[in-house]
Amino acid sequence: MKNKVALITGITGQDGSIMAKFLLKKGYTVHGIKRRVSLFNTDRVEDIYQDRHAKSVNFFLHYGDVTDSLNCLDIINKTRPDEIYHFAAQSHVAISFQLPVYTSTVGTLGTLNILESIRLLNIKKIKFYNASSSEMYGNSKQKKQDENTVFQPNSPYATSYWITKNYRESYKMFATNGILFNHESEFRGNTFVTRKISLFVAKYSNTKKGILYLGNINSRRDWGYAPDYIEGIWKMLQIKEPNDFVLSTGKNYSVKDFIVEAFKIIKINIKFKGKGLNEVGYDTFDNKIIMKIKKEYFRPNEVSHLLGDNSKAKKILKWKPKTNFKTLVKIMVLNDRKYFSKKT
Ligand code: F7E
Repeated sequence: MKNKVALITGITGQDGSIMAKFLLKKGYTVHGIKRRVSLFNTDRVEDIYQDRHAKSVNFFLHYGDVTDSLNCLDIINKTRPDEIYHFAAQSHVAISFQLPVYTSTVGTLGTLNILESIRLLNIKKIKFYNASSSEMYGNSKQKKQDENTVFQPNSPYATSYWITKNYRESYKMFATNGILFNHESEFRGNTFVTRKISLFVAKYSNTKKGILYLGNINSRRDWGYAPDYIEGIWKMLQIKEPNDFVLSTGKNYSVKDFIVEAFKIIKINIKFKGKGLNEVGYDTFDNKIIMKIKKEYFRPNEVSHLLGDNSKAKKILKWKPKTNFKTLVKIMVLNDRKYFSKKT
């Protein structure tokens, strides 16, 4: 049987890079789209990079941008993929308030450009995955959110869901939305809250210096481990009919819980005192303040609580997360400790 071909947008990001490695292991030929930037941004795929002049290459990078419709059409036409994994996005919610037009353009038009390219090229075999997000639920009144929960997005981020659904219904395309709750890993961008904390804690374990500045530490997230979710995404494209699926752990924790757990790994017991902007975290051993609140890390509109119901994915995809919260925090902190002990 001929190897399957996959095209990944957002290949240089956390999810794109993990997916590329996952698919290469399964024997796929993988094409990735990377944006042209003046500095190298391919760190996360450095270990799988192949010289395109070598023999039997099965990993290719193409310059591109999902906001350029003709570029999307050209790449899809040239690569003729069986599966498209669409991860490209400005995925930082706080930054989406500063870059609302760009965020919406990439999220909405970018998705449309790919779907419209598939339609125009009329490549029937393509199965399309859209990286939708639990951000769409906003501050939902429903305690646990599933595929039927009403969306009420709170930020310019989170808009491509409907376009994907429209194309599925109008043109009978295999187009699937994965509604993923927060998924983290040692490859997470440095400014998402989990990685910001794990990097700080790792550095602090070496230097015993610095203060961790954060925003709303009371918000709760359903945090899972990204590689577990990548397997779930792949499963979404292996079934017969396209559908939408929530991937989540079904448990949520506060940012504060994450901080406590992360410091525990370096044997520091952190406690909190004060309220609001005056709340601080201190080391119970010497009372040293190691965490403070900064107004600038608060968002104009906050989603305070997210908790996903993954029953549908469990039932239809036979998927369930393997990594629990404690293990996730440990993986992240230990990985960053290795990084800092190399540097210092
Ligand atoms: O924030 C609070 C912040 O930026 C988590 C993206 O992958 O998941 C992610 O979006 C929580 C928020 O992720 C800081 O206010 C406190 O309540 O790590 P985050 P996010 O906004 O939940 C969803 C599912 C996506 O789809 C997104 O693409 O932590 N928080 N202090 C902070 N957050 C940040 N970033 N930095 C802080 O200093």
